[in-house]
Amino acid sequence: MLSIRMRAELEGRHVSGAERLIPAEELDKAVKELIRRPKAYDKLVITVEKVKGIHVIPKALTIYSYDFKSVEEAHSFAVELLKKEGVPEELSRKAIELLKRGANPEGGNMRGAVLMDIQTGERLEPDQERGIRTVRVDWKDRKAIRRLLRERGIKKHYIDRLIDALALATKNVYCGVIAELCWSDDPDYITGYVAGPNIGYRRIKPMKEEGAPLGGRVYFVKSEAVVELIECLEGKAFLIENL
Ligand code: PML
Repeated sequence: MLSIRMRAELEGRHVSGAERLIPAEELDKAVKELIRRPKAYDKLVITVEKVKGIHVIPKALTIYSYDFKSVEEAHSFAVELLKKEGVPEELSRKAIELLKRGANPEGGNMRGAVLMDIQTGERLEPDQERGIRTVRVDWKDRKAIRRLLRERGIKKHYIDRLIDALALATKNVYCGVIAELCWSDDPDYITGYVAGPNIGYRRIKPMKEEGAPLGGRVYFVKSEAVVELIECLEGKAFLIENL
């Protein structure tokens, strides 16, 4: 199997990223598809790597979707859900504030996720500009999953992001992330989610105001398991079989 990763930049800023885990004979098709993903870029990097030892996840986290009238209501709902995974309100609020103002200490968005200690709220990622990136995860049959989501009434506009984010969130739980908070840094995409082993994948709209360019991911984690967790998130390869 091959891991194909794409990342695109515009004026030095990360604007798009995606990954596929595919058999070698599908390389051309996957590259063609990935280079069409970013709306605009001045630099695009494709990385192709051989991967061995693929783990199979039979079923993704269960999807639920909610609409709210305001970002405040949406955030309060997210905070309540995170409590079900043991995240104290104070830390959920701290994570929300972090994503709102840009979690990169140099300003703006990070490429990867923040790792937040679920006990102390301390940030545990070794490099706070880069963060931790969940990679090496894909669907066994992406086309079939896309079809199933369309049948469930998910609109075309949401499908690509939903498929990728659900795969990431599912792998995160398998690696031992206790809960996750996410919304996109794309100014036109205001749906975000919280996820965890008990709550599944809860899509929530609007997690930010229309046009806001800041977003990202916060993973709530146990500090004692952080080395193994990073190894799993960045190193182990997973294929998800079904919804
Ligand atoms: C992203 O694309 O950066 C995050 C997308 C989060 C929400 C995806 C969804 O379920 O619609």
